[in-house]
Amino acid sequence: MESDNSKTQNHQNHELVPHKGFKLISGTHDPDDVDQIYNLEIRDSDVFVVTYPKSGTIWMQQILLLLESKGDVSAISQVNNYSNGDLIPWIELNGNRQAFITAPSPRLRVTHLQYQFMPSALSHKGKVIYVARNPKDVLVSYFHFHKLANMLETPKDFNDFFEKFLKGDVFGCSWFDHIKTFHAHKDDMNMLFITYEEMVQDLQSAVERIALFLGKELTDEQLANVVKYSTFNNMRKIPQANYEQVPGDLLSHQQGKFMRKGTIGDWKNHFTVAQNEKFDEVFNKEMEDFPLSFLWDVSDIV
Ligand code: PPS
Repeated sequence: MESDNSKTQNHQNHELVPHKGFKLISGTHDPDDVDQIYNLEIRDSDVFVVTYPKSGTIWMQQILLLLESKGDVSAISQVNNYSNGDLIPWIELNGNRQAFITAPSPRLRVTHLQYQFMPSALSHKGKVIYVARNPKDVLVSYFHFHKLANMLETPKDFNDFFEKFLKGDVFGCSWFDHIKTFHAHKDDMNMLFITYEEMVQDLQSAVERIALFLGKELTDEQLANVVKYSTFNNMRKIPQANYEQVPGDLLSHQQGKFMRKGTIGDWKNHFTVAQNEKFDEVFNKEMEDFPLSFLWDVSDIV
């Protein structure tokens, strides 16, 4: 088993670098390249999945690919043309912007970038799916991910990470700014705004909504297969979907699983009463005028 030390050594090549109000990861993102994303030409068939980290990006990747293949799960195992092991490429990763320009349609991409970096042409072409997740569970998922992701610093302890997250001192910056800005601009793009919690609550309905938004016509049987192969338990068994195949220099797999719990309310196993009160105070202030509410516990599902 590799020691924590090896993760520290791998991490030494990466650090958060401020860039135009956001933070990029050195060695992973190139600021000039990221700036050029804004000018990309967009096709009607392009789809961008936008998320704050740990909000269900990989889950949405799986659903989109299954919708493309009409529920044929063998199509997932054939996706192995990305050296970093992603099913759908991140537009902001080094080299991926250039590849996007000549890629065949449909060009499906994911991103954690803030609104100001998005291709401006998305205002009249292409589609955007924004996946939001309650930020307490995002924080917990992100804390655990920092322990296995070599491009991110291993947290000193949970409280240290808690404070960094609230300050936006992580890749993705402030969760509050990310969601508020995209939501404020949702009518400036052809955007589907969907939550992780809705997907947990009723995956079938969520998949139907996504299919309708993308104009995908599938038979009931095909749709049932999309749902079947995008459940947490089934995705966990598919090596291409569960991130097991992401190379060891990016993820220290012995430190934990990418597909960790996949539920709502795990924050209750991590937050102290004092941390919860502090979080609620910041949340209530930041989200005062936000029109949507969140599900905070799996038992809140009706
Ligand atoms: S990343 O690194 O930002 O791309 O991570 P992201 O994919 O956005 O989020 C990872 C969390 O999503 C959970 N996940 C799922 N939950 C429920 N059902 C399915 N099918 C599913 N697929 C992925 C994954 O387990 C991470 O959440 P946690 O809470 O850590 O388990």
